[in-house]
Amino acid sequence: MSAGARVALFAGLLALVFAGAALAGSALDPDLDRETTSAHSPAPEAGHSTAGEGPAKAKGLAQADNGLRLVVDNPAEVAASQRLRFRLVDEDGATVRDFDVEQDRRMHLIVVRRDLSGFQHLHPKQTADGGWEVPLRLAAAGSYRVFADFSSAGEPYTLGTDLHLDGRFVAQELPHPAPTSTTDSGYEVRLEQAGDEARFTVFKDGRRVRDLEPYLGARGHLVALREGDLAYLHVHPESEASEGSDIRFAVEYPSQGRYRLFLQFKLDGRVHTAAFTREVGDPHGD
Ligand SMILES: [Cu+2]
Repeated sequence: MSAGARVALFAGLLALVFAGAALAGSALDPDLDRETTSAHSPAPEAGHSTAGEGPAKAKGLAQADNGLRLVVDNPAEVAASQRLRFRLVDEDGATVRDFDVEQDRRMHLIVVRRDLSGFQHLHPKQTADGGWEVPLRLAAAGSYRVFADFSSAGEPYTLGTDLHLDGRFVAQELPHPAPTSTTDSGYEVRLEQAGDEARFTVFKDGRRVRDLEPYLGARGHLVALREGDLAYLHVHPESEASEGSDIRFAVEYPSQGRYRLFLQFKLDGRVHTAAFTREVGDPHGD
């Protein structure tokens, strides 16, 4: 007997065994099939109703979620300087056109290299076909994570995808945790932390700066990312102190590990970024 014939015979025997099992199953329990079906049918509905319940531990790890998918239109054109074009598509592949205004904008785009250097926060413009476009400069070669942060039909989304810029890649080490950070423009920012609360105070030439300008409808904007997988954390601005001189957020750290916090605030008509490393230790340890 040839090998092919042996496989065919074996497949035939298997089919008989399964057919026998199916007959035996239906003979023993005629309702088995129906029960199986009814047990499964509520699942999609349950999945939908729980989608908005309870905060997810981390966002931005997936390119598609809750029916929408992030698509970069020109990934092959990634260069040091380009116009990045992307869109959000639904399960039928149709471009989503309607977005809600969140923090003053319909689309927030965060770009950061995988080693957590080169952070950018951009506001793309919507094109006539519903897609989005933004000038993007990448300072050095490497893999970059792109997060589209938006809300559509009342549902918040943070979807992520990678862009690759060819060239010699030199990874930057994550800076050690420090209580202060200086922006490119010379502002010194102090970070105080108590549990999940992060409180930032801005200084210029040793003096506390109190007259922060509104940025995206608030006193500041915070993005927190986990080292390793670049999970995008849930961050909530907290009501300001009566003196109104610091910027407070509640940050939900989903696990132990190291995180990079990017605080942005506006002064002199410009947006300034201060970055901090936060180390979250074992809650049962030291
Ligand atoms: Cu934004």
